Amino acid sequence: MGTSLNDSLDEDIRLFLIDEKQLHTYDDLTKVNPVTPSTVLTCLQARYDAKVFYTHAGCTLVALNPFQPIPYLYSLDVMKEYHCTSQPQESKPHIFIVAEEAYRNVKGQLEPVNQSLVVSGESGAGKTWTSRCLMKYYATVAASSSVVKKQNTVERIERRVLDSNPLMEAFGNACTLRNNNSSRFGKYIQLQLDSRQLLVGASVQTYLLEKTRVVFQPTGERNFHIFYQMMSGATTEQRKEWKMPNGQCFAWLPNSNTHLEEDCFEETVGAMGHLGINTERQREMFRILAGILHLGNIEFCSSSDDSQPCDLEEKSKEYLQNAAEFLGVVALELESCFRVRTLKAGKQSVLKPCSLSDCLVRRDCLAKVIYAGLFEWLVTYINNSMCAESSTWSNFIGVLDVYGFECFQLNNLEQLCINYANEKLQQHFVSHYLKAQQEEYISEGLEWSFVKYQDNRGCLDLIEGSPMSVFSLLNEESRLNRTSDARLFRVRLENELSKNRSISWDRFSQEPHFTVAHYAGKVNYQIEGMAEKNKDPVPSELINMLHKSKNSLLHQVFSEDEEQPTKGLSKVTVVSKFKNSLENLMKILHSTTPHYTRCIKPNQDCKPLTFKREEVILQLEACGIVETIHISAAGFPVRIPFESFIQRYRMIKPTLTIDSGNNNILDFVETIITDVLKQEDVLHQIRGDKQNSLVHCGKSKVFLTQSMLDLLEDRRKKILSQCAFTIQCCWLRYQ
Ligand code: AD9
Ligand code: MG
Repeated sequence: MGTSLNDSLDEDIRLFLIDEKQLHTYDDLTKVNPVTPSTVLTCLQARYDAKVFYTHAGCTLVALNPFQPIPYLYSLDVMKEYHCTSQPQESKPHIFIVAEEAYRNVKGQLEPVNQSLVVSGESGAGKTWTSRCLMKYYATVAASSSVVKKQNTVERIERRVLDSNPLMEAFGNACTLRNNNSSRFGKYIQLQLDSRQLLVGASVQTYLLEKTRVVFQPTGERNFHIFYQMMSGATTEQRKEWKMPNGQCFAWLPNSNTHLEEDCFEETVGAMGHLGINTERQREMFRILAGILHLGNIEFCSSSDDSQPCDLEEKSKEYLQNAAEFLGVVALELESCFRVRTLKAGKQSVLKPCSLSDCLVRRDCLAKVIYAGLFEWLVTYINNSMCAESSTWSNFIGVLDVYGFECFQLNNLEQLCINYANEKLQQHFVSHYLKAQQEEYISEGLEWSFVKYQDNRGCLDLIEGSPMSVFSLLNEESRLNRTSDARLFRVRLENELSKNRSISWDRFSQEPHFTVAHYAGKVNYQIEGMAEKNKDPVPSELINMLHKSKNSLLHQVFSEDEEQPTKGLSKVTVVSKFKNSLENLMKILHSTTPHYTRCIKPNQDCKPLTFKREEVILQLEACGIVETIHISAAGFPVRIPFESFIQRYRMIKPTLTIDSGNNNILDFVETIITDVLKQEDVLHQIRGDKQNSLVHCGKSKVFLTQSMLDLLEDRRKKILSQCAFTIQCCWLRYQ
């Protein structure tokens, strides 16, 4: 790909680009002429090399990840500059322009309109970083400095909103092969503004935490940051309390000798304090987390007698005691929950020993359900601590930061959900921007040759459509009262879905899998274990035990839904729940004015200031940047009523006569435009395009591109200054 790309690039530059050395000065990719993947790429590379990381692409902002702190770019002064300027769009491209635009848009022309800032890009591209920047911006420029008295503490609201970030990241982010601080959950934060447009509160909605990570970390990856923070930041007394002496190894804490910037225990504890989590609650929280780590070291061995339950490994007894102590449950009950299953037969209960693998599944299940419950509790707590009374706020700006597109060697239900979420966002972009813009032109009666774009509807139909889709088949499979057979399930998928072009199979592959052609690339999903993960069953014994926990936090976490007896045994599958929550999110997004930021990862190794063309082009192509630029560049953002057009530009051809006939007006517009283009000597630059790519006449208005308007205005200015000059000469002569 590299050679052909470079060849075509050279040709594009030779033929069309005005000055290659000036490429880094192009603030908006729509001004690159012609717009091709290679010219766009060269422009971005030139800017990246010149340490310019933001570029407009029509309605979208492209943010290149520098993989290096650039403090001067985000200082308080820079924020103020963007906030105070009267025309932020004319300043250098920056994430603060997007922030400011949304902030000003909230007021709306007729009535206030809620705004959404949608940040997308693949894993490690910079979404979370960007979301933090946006929140800092609003916490600064819209600071109400109102003091919130909630959860027994007093704190400024901005402080709380900002502190929610490190806290949620400690519990929901982890080091993966693609990003040291990878978000393992999605979040949509609504910043609540009052009628004076000041920040008075916030609420956060989270999406599907990757809870399997608690018990399974792919090679080279880590568990959630919070565990490592505890290991590296705790005091000697805390370590003693948690029974974590130095050198203690935990099975669920791989790579614990790698120290990351994210391992900042102090910051997390500080944030807990600011949000009002008192020290006793914190203590309970850490004891629960310690309990989880001890659970991970419990191992079982088969009993010599098949009719007897598996035994605990001798060295596991202590871990079991510790785990029971921290989780506030009775050790014997904990042990029996793992080793014995209770089957209900009518009114009678029958006890059945669990197999070795069942014991491990139950142990893992307990850890996952506790961690997910704790995370949920934390999010609810954060919301209670930040959310303003509904009467005090009128509008919101939402910031969306979901996990980026992922493709590993092994991909399972987690990646399917993550990539599905990214498909949904892409669809929102496609339908909101690409499709809607073009349809509007058509309805206005403009001649518009459709810009082709990649519509990912087919892929979404494959994943979530009805009646048959990967999700619907997966749900059927998960509802069966038996362990799923991966091979049979693959055949089922093939039989039912082979008509969809987004799915394919390698029939010779050893492991049953299917491949989905996502908008951002093809991903192989392994089928083994997928239906079970989707079912996500929690044995009732575990939940009953947790209900009785003496750890008051854990007790609270599991007692809140007591009215819902099905909790834990819920029949709602993972994908159904996720699909519903994303649909709700889409409804909110559709009700707001969206602003898109596309984060781009310039290299896969996260190296500072390294731009790999092959990697960037794939991301540009995947998210439809080139199509976006085409539509933006070919679109007509400027609309001038006929009369105003005539009034303003008739000086260009003063000899031209016009009557009120519509044809005559069209002739007038055409003559003016042709004249300007000829005079400005730009006709040759509009490669092969007709001049109607710059201007269109609608029913009552002239539709112009920004560049055509610039040309007209330049021409007008020239004429006016010539007139002024002539008058001055006449005046001098007269004197
Ligand atoms: V994932 O989908 O959650 O795995 P993100 O969120 O897209 O991913 P993240 O924001 O975590 O990526 O960025 C990855 C890393 O890039 C950060 O930890 C920073 O070290 C680095 N980064 C990103 N943006 C910037 C920036 N504007 N300036 C400096 C940055 N460093
Ligand atoms: Mg992230």
